[in-house]
Amino acid sequence: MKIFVYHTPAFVPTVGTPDCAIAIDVLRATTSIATALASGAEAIEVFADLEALEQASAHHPAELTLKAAERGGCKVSGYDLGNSPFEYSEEVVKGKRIFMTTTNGTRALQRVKDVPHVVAGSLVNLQSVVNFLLELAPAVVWIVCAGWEGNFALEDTVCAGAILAHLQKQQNCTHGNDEAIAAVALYQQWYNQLEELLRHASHGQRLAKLGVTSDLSYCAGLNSLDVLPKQTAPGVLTAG
Ligand code: 3SL
Repeated sequence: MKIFVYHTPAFVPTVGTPDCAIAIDVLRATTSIATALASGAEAIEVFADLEALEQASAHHPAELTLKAAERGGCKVSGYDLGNSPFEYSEEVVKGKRIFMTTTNGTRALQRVKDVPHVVAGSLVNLQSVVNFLLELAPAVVWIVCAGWEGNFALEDTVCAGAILAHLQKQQNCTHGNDEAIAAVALYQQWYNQLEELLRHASHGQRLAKLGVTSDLSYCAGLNSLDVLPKQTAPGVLTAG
């Protein structure tokens, strides 16, 4: 298994396709997606923009639909949900299809939607992602970090490093690029202080200013969920 890490969707190659892609947005889109599916949501359908979300959701039965939109860390006015994992409780999401757009995370998922196998990774479901890769044993994997508005994000890269470090313990896997080596080094430096790392990260500080510090603790909770958000149609994720 050869693993490439990309710090933002903009670094993803425009030619060639891997066998599998892992999209990561620890703060907070892929954490919220994992939470929603663990809480019994029927599916999450991801969109890069509000217009596409509105068009697609209009064709789904209203009683089974929730619309989630976040920009700049805040819920977009008029939408059912924002992007805090605490909003995605069983009482709210069970049986519902969630049409979701976020600043960076859903764009990362959109970027890889044509890859044969796509899953959403985060710290909360790390082991599920590792188990999936061990079972599938794809030859080439792209780990696509969401970053923040085109920039590197510590929390996404540490999660990429955690996936690689856990795989290396159990399977012969190789680094596809220097970013993969750096991601493992970052994880090795911080593996027992993940919440602290999230608090250091620029997006962690942005969220703290918005008063959602409990989200940081939740998003740092390694393996708190046993769920694998897996793409079953382009842009549609269900619990695997
Ligand atoms: O960038 C994103 O997709 C979001 O996860 C950002 S936030 O954590 O909701 O602010």
